[in-house]
Amino acid sequence: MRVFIAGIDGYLGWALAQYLTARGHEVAGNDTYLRRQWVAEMESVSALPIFSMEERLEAFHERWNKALIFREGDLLDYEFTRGFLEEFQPDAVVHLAEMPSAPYSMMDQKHSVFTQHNNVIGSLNILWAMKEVCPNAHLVKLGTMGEYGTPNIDIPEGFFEIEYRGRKDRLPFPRQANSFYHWSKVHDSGNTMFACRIWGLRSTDIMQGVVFGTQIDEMGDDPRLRSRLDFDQCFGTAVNRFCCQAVIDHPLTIYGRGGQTRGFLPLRDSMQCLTIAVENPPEAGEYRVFNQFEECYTVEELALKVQEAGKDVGLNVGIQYYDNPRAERDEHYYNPDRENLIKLGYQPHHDVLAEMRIMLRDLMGHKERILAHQQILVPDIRWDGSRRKSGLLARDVVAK
Ligand code: USQ
Repeated sequence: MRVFIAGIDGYLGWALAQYLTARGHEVAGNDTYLRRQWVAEMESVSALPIFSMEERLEAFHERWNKALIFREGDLLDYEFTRGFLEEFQPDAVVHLAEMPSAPYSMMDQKHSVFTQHNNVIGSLNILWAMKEVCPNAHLVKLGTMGEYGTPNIDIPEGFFEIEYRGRKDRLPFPRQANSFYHWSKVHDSGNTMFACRIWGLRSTDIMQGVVFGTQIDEMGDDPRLRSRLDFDQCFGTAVNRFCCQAVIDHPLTIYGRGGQTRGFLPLRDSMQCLTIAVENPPEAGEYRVFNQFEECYTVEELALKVQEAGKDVGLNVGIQYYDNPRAERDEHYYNPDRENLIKLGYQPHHDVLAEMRIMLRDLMGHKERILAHQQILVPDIRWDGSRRKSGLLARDVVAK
């Protein structure tokens, strides 16, 4: 299949380009390198060194013996987006080109407006471009499990049957996102569902959990083929941050009591799921939702797992509980479905500890990069828009 990846220079995009190519798909993609700039804005770097796009493309060509069709450009530039899709004529468009950080979107007015403008308008441009130049292509849109929030009932895959005042319907499950970033994804979902209904586009909206991992097998040993791995408070996600903290002997930063439960999945499972979605398109006019995660854990459970994995590779990992900079529940019910991908053949890897050991070993070789930026490990972006260093909770525990 011909697959277009929007945001091909990012954590998921660069890995997906290789995963799809290894399976015989033709890949093209765009990027405007914003992720590199945002992480620099956070005064951080990727823990794993990443190379320029020129070097990446060269390595890609050497490994796969074919060129990756890449163009630098922004989805907000409609002529660029429409023109690239018209020329490439994709069977599927995987949209990974959004600003992905909840804290970044909560920093201040400027950052929240930027987030919603970038994400919602970029996605809208993709919808219009697909309608105009490739209406039969399948849009695989990266959403987030965070759209649903943490309701006190089970979470279905996008829709649920409801009876209200004696009448029944199948309706979108209520969204209760917890950051302006997560709300941008809710707005995208509404626009995508609407475009499928009125224009007959087809789309899979992926409600993805928190991804972690430093590699997929397809990357081999060539460092130029590795994806980035962030650890700052905005672009580093929980497990990735914990593993980076573990290798420099910084206590793992649990926010609040650590009872926040989320769906998590290794990078290799994220690749498997996105590929399953690409290879199994819905009917024209269909808008379907997949919940995409491997298993649910509390943040504290994950920290304890990193501690255990650390022990296996000779690290003595501490844990510390911080005053939660986010406004979120840290004890709640959480039980989302994830049947749709399983029905299509998704096989979760399950061995989270093994994945963490791989991560720790990969990161131990780049300790100096993390050490040089360790001042950004403790969060200071708070949900009330004020930015100050987070205080430690009274019950701080250093569990060595
Ligand atoms: N957390 C800590 N300590 C840390 C970092 C995070 O306790 O050092 C906690 C957070 O308070 C939160 C949970 O871990 O309760 C997850 O935080 P995260 O930063 O790993 O993930 P989140 O902000 O939810 O966002 C990430 C990605 C986003 C994606 C989302 C999927 O950045 O793009 O949409 O995961 S989900 O979480 O299912 O909404």
